[in-house]
Amino acid sequence: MRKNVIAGNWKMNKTASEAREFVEAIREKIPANDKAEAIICAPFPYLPALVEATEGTEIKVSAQNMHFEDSGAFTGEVSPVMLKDIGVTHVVLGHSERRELFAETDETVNKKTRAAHAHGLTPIVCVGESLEQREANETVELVRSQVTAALKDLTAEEIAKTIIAYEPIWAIGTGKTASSEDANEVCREIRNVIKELTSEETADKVIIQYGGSVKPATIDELLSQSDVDGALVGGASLEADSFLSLVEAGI
Ligand code: G2H
Repeated sequence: MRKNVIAGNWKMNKTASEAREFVEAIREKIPANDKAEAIICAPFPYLPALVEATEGTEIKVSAQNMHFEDSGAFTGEVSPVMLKDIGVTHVVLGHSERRELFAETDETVNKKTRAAHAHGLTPIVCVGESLEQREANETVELVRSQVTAALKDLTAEEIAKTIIAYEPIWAIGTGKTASSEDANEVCREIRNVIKELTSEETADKVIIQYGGSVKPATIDELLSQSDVDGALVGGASLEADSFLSLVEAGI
């Protein structure tokens, strides 16, 4: 049985004290359980404090990006070695905002995904189509190619440990959500690609999240879908109560 993985992607939001208050508000409220996992994807400056504040809790801490090299002359970049060193467990890779605004490509997403596994970090790899691509009926083809590119040269074991987040770009921060059935159809297609790349056994292990304007009001229906194993949530993860209710929905 796959877990429901609920990841709150804060994006470029919150001050250090707001980040601390958020963790204070939720840290005792997520019980140990084998159904859901809670992850906070925070800006780099807050990661060490969040790792410390969540120690001994059920909450994991994720970065929102990283470089693929271990170290060197890459001014302004953060490496997988550094993330691992401070106790971060996950890293979001290839979010559409990074693909659109920071020239992230399928190739860099693949290099970062491989680097994450090489350092024992769990990558949350984002894929998804634009509105134009959806209207041109290119969703399945695009998502299949993004997944295939991201997982290139990974072992089946690494693929099994990779989280894929399906985030249709037109649904991000817009209040528009894909219907649960539409989300499930694309998530199922992602599982099919993984099966073709590896095996049914491996594909059955992969956590596939949906992302794009997920809210407490829409999470139950999403999680009831056969191939949706959680959510990557932006706006609705910024308030502690809202994030908690999303996690509780997964338990
Ligand atoms: C999609 C999502 C989080 P939001 O980017 O990754 O954001 O829930 O605000 O649409």
